Amino acid sequence: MRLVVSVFWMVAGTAWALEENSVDNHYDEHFPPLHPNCTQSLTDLLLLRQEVLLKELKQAEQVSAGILREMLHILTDNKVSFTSREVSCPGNFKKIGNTCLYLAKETDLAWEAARVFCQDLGGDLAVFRDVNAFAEVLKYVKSSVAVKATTVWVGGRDHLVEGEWRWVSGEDMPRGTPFWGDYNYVREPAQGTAANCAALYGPDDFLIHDGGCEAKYKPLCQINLMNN
Ligand SMILES: [Ca+2]
Repeated sequence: MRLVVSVFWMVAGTAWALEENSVDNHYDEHFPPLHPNCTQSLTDLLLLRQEVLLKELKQAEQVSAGILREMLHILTDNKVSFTSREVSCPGNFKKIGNTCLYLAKETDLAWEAARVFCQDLGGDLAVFRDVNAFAEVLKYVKSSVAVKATTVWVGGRDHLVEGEWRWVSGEDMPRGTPFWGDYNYVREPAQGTAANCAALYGPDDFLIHDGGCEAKYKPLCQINLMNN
């Protein structure tokens, strides 16, 4: 009996050894050991991938830079065309500073009618917010009319609250020198509720005087180029 058991174990051991040897052979066949050059190949692959990514990134940057250049050209071209655009005033209006002015020398109207007259031409009665603009207006008016007796309506009045003079644009009118003149040695405006409309008074070298709004004077119309 012992002999039979020993023989059995010998046969089983031999069979197991043969089987183990067979498994090792299959493993080596399907999973050969890494070649020494494999590590180098993997490094080369990673470097190649990095190189490709960098190349793609560089191409993307070049595209972005190209787009920015195009945008810059467009903006520059628009700026040039805008600044070089010829600004002209319509009809009888003359370009004075940043505005177009037109003194209707042949027309005498009450203040409200004079304002409508200017609005029908696409503008309004003239306003001037500072000394330089006032000087330009005076220069234009004096060059347009030879008669010192001429009086000209501009776009200011104090019809809502006596003494609170406002432009038709809603802003406060300037007061005092050099804008307002004198009448009988009294500084304008001085006529109270009887005079609620502003005029350039010819006999006082076209400085501003308050006048009765129903008086008929010549409209000084204005189109503001900054709003057009
Ligand atoms: Ca008044």
